[in-house]
Amino acid sequence: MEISKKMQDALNDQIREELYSAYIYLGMAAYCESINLQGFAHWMKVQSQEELEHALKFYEHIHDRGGRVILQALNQPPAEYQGPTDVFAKTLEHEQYITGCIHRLYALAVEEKDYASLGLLQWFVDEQIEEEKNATEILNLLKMAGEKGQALVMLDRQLAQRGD
Ligand code: OFO
Repeated sequence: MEISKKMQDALNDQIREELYSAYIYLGMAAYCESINLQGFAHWMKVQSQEELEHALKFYEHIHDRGGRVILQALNQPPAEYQGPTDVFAKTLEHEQYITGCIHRLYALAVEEKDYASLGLLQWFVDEQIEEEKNATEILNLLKMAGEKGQALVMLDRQLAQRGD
């Protein structure tokens, strides 16, 4: 079934959200580099790459369904944060916002009886559980460890291990 105009527009909006997510996280990586947290920066670069893959999943889906991808303008992401805890608090906040976007798309697909999009969106519903969990775990570790000393160095080394 060819994708409806309504669904196509909504998924094009979501491509912008995913690309903006990639942009935010790359900005966070650059901030982490600026305060010498290379492990945190690495984690954010991998996260940014994942967001590009998310955008591409929607891109492929629109084209596979006979639709048209129209890319939109991206806002400038923040450059400054108040330390690594702030970075992960903002990451969690952003992922919660994205979860809301995905749930609204899911509801739209149900309304439109677009069962082909539902399969894709179910993958994103599950992915958002993971995204929020990852950000929450690291945020909690940061709250426990504080932002100084050995604990932060250890966490930086741990985040440096994130695979691509
Ligand atoms: Fe972070 O999951 Fe996509 O945006």
